[in-house]
Amino acid sequence: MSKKIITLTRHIIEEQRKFPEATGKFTDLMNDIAFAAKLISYHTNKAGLMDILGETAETNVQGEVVKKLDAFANETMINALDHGGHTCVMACEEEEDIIPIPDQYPLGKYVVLFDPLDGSSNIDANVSVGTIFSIYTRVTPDGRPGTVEDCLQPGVKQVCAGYVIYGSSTMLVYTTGNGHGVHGFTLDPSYGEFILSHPNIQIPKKAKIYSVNESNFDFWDQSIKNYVHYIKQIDKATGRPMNSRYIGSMVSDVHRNLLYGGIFLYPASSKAPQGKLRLIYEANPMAFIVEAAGGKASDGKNRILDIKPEKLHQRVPLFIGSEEDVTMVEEFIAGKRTK
Ligand code: P6P
Repeated sequence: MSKKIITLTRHIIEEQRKFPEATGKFTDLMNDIAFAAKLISYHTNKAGLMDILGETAETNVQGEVVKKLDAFANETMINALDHGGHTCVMACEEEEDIIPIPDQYPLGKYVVLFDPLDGSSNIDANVSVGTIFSIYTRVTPDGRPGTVEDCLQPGVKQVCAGYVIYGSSTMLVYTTGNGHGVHGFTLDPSYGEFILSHPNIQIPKKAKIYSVNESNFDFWDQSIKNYVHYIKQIDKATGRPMNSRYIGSMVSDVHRNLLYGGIFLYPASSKAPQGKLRLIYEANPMAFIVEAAGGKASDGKNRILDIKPEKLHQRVPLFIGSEEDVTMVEEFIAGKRTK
């Protein structure tokens, strides 16, 4: 008998049945995100053939040169999410301020934060990149446009988080938390559907891989130097040191570590006192996913999801992945161990 095909839409509808009060608006929202992902996937896969490689003349709020493909991804996400009547406000890496819903469209209760194309500096080298999204329900009164307050909620309040990775295949991974698991869907381009391919992803408790940009070594705090030096020693249990894998595209690095077991580190340094990764549309959604898969995410001292954001684009040191390894790096940072 052929294997039952579970599409993303069917999975979300079946999930929605667990919430009697659900109105179907979340399903609509997720379908709009999936549509945006299909468009971005198509253009990412064609990037080498179309005039969307290379750079625009613009720089974004981060001061980074905007690549044509991430400008396209940004517009695609905004255009997909601004008219469905499920969202009251958005914010993203590419826009300095919040993104209001145009007056001609109805408002909904959801808040969507996103990084349209994480890792975009790798695009021209054909390295996997990803879209990251984080969904909340609004905290300001209904009936009026959402505000920055709706976008600055602690990550623990997320109702959904996910990412799309545009790699050897296009995969959408999402969770609604609350013990409902983390699920991966692979895009079948022959009929344009995301098909359940990785149900109930669980990250191994012990990492086999560490992912960090070691060129920052001299700029790290001594505790981080001690930790990285320690994990490069031969592990008596395995007879070898941990494997080093670093793509420079966080979605790709965290996705691989989620499946195989690993820890991704982007510590603070004298070059980047708050680290590099942004809290509300990179660290929080990835932390929500990794925790739902049995892992851990910390800024070195605090649970990422407990941090109250103060600014849209604030950065945070990030240690995320297998639980035992994130706990160990916290012990090094607390000075409880030096080797
Ligand atoms: P570095 C991509 O620009 C990004 O935001 C993450 O996807 C990635 O993990 C990190 O920056 C890479 O930064 O300093 O190691 O090149």
